[in-house]
Amino acid sequence: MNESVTQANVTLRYFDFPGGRGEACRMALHLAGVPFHDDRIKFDDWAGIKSSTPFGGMPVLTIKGKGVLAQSNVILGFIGGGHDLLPEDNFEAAQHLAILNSVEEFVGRLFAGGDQDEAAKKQQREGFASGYMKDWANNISTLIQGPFVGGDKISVADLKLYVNMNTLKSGNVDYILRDYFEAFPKFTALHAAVASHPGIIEFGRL
Ligand SMILES: N[C@@H](CCC(=O)N[C@@H](CS)C(=O)NCC(=O)O)C(=O)O
Repeated sequence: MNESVTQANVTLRYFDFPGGRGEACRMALHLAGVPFHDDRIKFDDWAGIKSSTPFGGMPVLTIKGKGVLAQSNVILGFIGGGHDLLPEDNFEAAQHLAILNSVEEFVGRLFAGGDQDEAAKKQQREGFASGYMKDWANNISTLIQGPFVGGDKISVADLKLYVNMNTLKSGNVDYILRDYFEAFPKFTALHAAVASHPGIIEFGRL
């Protein structure tokens, strides 16, 4: 995003809540210092908007004169690459992007089968927590240098992990303990580092 960016020509469209796939994009734009129109969509209005998006989902980033970009991880990569929110080295940057993809894979598996009856859902989630989720958290832990993924510098991978940890910490995901990540010191340190980052504190006050 090297061309001049103003609130008038950069729009991020996403649902009106502080989570999900759009929140990390909002945070990234804020940390990047990119003024943007924070276009918050009410759930009731979504049905009339869905078909206008490239892939039938949000977030969607629109840049006047360029076009429309969808897919949350691609948006994060695009913002991060131009604004010091990814390592300069391409290989290292790709390692951060791999974590973004891994979070999507994690979320997909977590919520798969969410419409089952309650007993089946409980069994699936508890099995997920003691199996895939534990392995995932251990794998990601080995990739976090600490406190951030890349050491001392925050990246879009930290934002993606942070927002998803917040979802789980909210206690709103049935049958997954809200303090699940307390057992993973790299996760708790990353969460604390993002939460106390001056740009994130400022973002929280908006
Ligand atoms: N792979 C897409 C998934 C987009 C997506 O499914 N977003 C959700 C919100 S987090 C959505 O728009 N749901 C409404 C719908 O699918 O109709 C991405 O990462 O952006």
